[in-house]
This record gives sequence, structure tokens and C-alpha cells, in this order.
Amino acid sequence: MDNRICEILKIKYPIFQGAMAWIADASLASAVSNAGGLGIIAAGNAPADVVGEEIRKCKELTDKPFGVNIMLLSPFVEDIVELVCKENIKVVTTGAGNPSKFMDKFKENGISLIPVVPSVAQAKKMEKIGATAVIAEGMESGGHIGKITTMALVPQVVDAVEIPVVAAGGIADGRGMAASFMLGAEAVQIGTRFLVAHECTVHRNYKDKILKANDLATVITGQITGHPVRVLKNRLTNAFMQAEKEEMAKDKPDLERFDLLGRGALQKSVKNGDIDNGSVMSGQIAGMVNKEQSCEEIITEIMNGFNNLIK
Ligand code: TUI
Repeated sequence: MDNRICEILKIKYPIFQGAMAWIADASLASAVSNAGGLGIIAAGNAPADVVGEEIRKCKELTDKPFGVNIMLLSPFVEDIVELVCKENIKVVTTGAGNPSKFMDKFKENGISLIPVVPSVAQAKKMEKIGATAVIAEGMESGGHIGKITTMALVPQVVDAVEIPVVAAGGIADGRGMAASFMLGAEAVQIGTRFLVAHECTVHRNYKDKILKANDLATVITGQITGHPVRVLKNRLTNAFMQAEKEEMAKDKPDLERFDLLGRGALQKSVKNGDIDNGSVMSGQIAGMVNKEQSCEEIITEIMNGFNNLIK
């Protein structure tokens, strides 16, 4: 395949695995990389020793390229930047903020930076500081999201920058990938479909909730805190929505209330399987994700669908 992303990153297929915090570990990332995509270990909010262990495991499980995602709101962000340099990681994606202050460090260490951008302005900024590519992530995605849809964001970012654009948000099969390429993207990032991969170590209950979800199953919480997050509806989101309604009606909203509600919520669902009181992050495409497969089967199916459509 004649593709800038594949050439630069030395991967077979232009498919990135979404960096899902607490979920995207060595098991998932190595399986995606072994299948020809780009596996990505999510640092999330984890300390450097935990992430370091996953990186070392991943190196044992694959000899193919893989990346690390740095979640810029993490309290350990500086340590994670040091870690990726020390571990000789070749590609870093970032999310939930502006990675500019780490760019010199990435350049010194020969790391390709591919940040998630939620807007055209942010994409231009990233190109200017020397990003290798950008991930234009629409608000169909699970987790922390921007304000624009993939359909509207991708072509505007493609027109605004020369570097390759990776489309993310609402993509789970060959049709979504082909549509993204029609918008000018040169790769896609897929999260939700990989949640139910055999190699994904997320709790059984989380997988079942994704498999059962329909098109209307997600909701956005946390608008009031400035960190909107797309999750599957459950008892926690009902409590969150109720609290948002109450606090919005006040002159001085109590934002600490949301900190308390959200604290540890992702680990609850991912690790303990508490999908009622935990945060079950998922993209809007969950309604279409209804079978469990290996990463290799997922990638082969997506590429076959894509190639047939492009032909
Ligand atoms: O980062 C994500 N998705 C995530 S991170 C995450 S962990 C978390 N949990 C609770 C609250 C917050 C985070 C779960 N899902 N996607 C990439 C993404 N990046 N979406 C939006 C952005 C973004 C937003 C603002 C990127 C850059 C940006 O720039 C603002 C600035 O500082 O200039």
C-alpha cells in the first residue's frame, strides 16, 4: 500500500489502535502490532513504573513497531516523557492537551510525535512545532472528546496541514475507513472495536456492555467541568447528569462534587467489572460492535472491506 503513514512508521496497514486508558496494555498493543497495525500502550494516569513494565512486556511480545500514548492531564506526565525517551520508543501519540513543551525532548530522542487534535487551529500548531502527523478525533469517540464530528473535522484538518492526518471517532469497519480516506485521511484510529478483541484484557462485564450497546447507548458527561467524556449510560452517568443539572442552576457550581463522583470510576469498570458505578468509556459506534474476534481477524476484516470499497 502506497501510504505515507505506513512508510514513516514502518507498519503494514494504516490502522492505529486507540489508546484507551487502563485498557490498552502490552497484550492488546502487541496483538495489533503483530497483525500489521500500530498497537499503542496507553499511559493514562498510571505512574511510570507501571507503564515501563507494559513497554518491556510489549517488546517481548512483538518485534513490530508500537507506540505509547501520553495523556497530558496525567499527574505523571513528566515521568512518562522521560520513560518513552529512555525506552527508545519511536512513536508517541498524545491526548487531552497541548504537547508543545515536550517537543524538543521528543526531537532529541528521535521520537515521532502524533498528537490528537480536536480543531483546525490545534492541528496547525502541531504541524508548526514539527509533529509527524496529527490524529483528527471527532466527538463520536469514547472518552475525553472535543466538540466537532469526525465528518466535519477531518476534511478541514486535511485542508489546513501538509502532514498526514489520521481520522478517529466513529470508525469500526472498512466502510468507516474508506469514508475517512475519501475525506483525505491517510490512516484511521480505532478504539471501541478493539475493546472486545480476544487480546483485550478489559473486564468481561465491560466487553458485554459494549456488545449489548445500541446506537443511542452513549452520553456525554462532564461538560460542566470542561472535560467532557463520552461513556455508556449507567447508574454513574445518571448521578452525574443529575448533579450537573443541580450545579448548573447555582450561581457558584460546586465542581469538587464531580471530582468525587468521577474518582477511580474508570478502574472500577475496567478492573473490577463494576459497570453500574464505574465509567464505561465507549464510542458511538458501539452499536455496530457485536462480535468478539482476535486483533488479526479484526484488522483483516477491516482491510478486506476497505480494499473492496476502494477498488
Ligand atoms: O484523550 C483522549 N481521550 C481520553 S483521555 C482519557 S483519561 C481522562 N479521564 C477523565 C477525564 C479526562 C481524561 C479518556 N479518554 N482523546 C484525545 C483528545 N484530545 N480528545 C480531545 C483532546 C484534546 C483537547 C484539547 C487535545 C488537545 C487539546 O488542546 C487544548 C490545549 O491545551 O490547547
